Amino acid sequence: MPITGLLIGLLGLVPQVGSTPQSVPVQSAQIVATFPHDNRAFTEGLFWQDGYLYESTGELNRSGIRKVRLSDGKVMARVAVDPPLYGEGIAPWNGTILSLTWKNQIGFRWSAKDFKKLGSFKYQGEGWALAADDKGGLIMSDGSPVLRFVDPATFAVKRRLTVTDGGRPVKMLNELEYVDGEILANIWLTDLIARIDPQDGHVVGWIDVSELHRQSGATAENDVPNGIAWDAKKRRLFVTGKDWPYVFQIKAPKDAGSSADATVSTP
Ligand SMILES: [Ca+2]
Repeated sequence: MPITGLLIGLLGLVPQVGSTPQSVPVQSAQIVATFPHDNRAFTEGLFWQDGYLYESTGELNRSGIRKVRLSDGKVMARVAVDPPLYGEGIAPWNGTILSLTWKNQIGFRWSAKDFKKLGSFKYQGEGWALAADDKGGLIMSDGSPVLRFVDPATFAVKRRLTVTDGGRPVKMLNELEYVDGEILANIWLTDLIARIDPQDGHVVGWIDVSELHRQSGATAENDVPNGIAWDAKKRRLFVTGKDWPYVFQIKAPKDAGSSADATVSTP
């Protein structure tokens, strides 16, 4: 069930018409293609590398990392993240995959080639999502409005960025992807993806993926959008959700710019 409108109102995620001094475009996601996805994959992280999707899944006893063939959803390789650990975000770095856990405050390094565990690291607070930026660093979310920029080698926090829309902090930042100089972030429990300026943290626009949610047929409260991956070479943006049967390819925001179908602005 599309919940965007309800949640926009309840959470105040998007400024009401007339309440913001700036125009914030809201684009409806434009579907380019649809691919199969394991509807028992409770997606917590997603990225694209060298012709494959890499996906992290959550839930106790269902947590793990997998390499997935896009065309048919076939799992080419996988590794479990066993209880009491709860798998969360993943990101690629230097031939490895770094992965977070939700409340366990421990992350892991895996060989991207064979999923062998290479090591672990600690961090403060919760771990939600992880993404690589364009400067060799990683960006981490924890459900708060604050993103942490971390050094992939040490996992030391280099910078913190508060995400705001119309001057107000945006809560529940979840799955991340760095696309065309912007940070994209799913807002947990909504059908919205924020487009975030990585310098000052303000939201430059929103992508409404409620049509994807509808087509997924997902009706459970937690089966929300939560996977964003970017194939930079072919400019393919992939979006899926927790236990959704599909991965959708949608137009990148800057490729769909002229077709923004709504604008939240002052009259
Ligand atoms: Ca991602």
